[in-house]
Amino acid sequence: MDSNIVRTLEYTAANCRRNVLGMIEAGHAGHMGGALSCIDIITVLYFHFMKIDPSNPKLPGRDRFILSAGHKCMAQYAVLAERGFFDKSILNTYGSLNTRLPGHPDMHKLPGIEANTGALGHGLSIGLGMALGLRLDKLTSRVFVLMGDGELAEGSNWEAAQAAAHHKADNLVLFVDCNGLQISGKTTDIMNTEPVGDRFSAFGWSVTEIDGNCIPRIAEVLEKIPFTPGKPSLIVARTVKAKGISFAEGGVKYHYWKPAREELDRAISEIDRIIEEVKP
Ligand SMILES: Cc1ncc(C[n+]2csc(CCOP(=O)(O)OP(=O)(O)O)c2C)c(N)n1
Ligand SMILES: [Mg+2]
Repeated sequence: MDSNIVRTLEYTAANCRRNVLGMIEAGHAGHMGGALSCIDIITVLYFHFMKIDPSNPKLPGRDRFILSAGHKCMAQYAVLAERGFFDKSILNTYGSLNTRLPGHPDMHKLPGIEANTGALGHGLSIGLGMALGLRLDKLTSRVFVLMGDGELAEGSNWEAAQAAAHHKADNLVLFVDCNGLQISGKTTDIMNTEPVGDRFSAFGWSVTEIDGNCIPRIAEVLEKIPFTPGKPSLIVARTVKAKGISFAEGGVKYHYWKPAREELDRAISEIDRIIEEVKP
């Protein structure tokens, strides 16, 4: 992949991380850990891969993105604002009454949000319904769903996984943000969903595993979808929770973060340094 494109995407992802910290500053708290593990994936989708038009968010032929793990929504808000779906000043309303950026995304409040999520375990079913609808309409659009590894504990996911394979929904692509943690501990301790890839393979999906914080790997793997014609595609994305903030990376207590001012300042200076390092 062209190194200039990689660098520009890394710069964009770093700016999106900075947007997340800006929302936490405005709202004083938020689901930081999971937002920062998946933000590289959402950046590559919106800035490099998906067929979308920020000035026409309801374009019928657009690709769809559904954030099944709705609590990671600061990542989506950060990327949508950076991509021009809405004015960046709206990010400063995070955490305030009547904000258009609630703690879980609301499609009636913000352009670019395709579904209301937050109750875990529904995004894959919604995405499959959209994928089948697009096929009926003879559109070539793809549906991208992102969920958490802890979210896989929800049984509804497996019903959707089975139905997607049965209906040969090869316009459906699932990312599982495998950061190894959920709200209260390691996913392997609380509800083991490993080996994620083998389980989906057994359900009839085509599976690839990548480093989900590596921008070129994310971009490269997307070029190959559908991995197998006639099968839905799964990308097992191995990520780090709170990626980018050294003292928080991989720490379970940063799932929902209400930082002290000094802690937030330290995080901001770390991300600002990354922005300078990767500036194209
Ligand atoms: C149906 C449902 N049950 C419980 C929750 C509470 N909850 C919010 S985030 C979370 C952990 C999810 O873990 P994971 O999918 O791994 O996301 P990560 O913490 O890594 O961002 C839980 C249990 C919820 N939002 N919905
Ligand atoms: Mg997780």
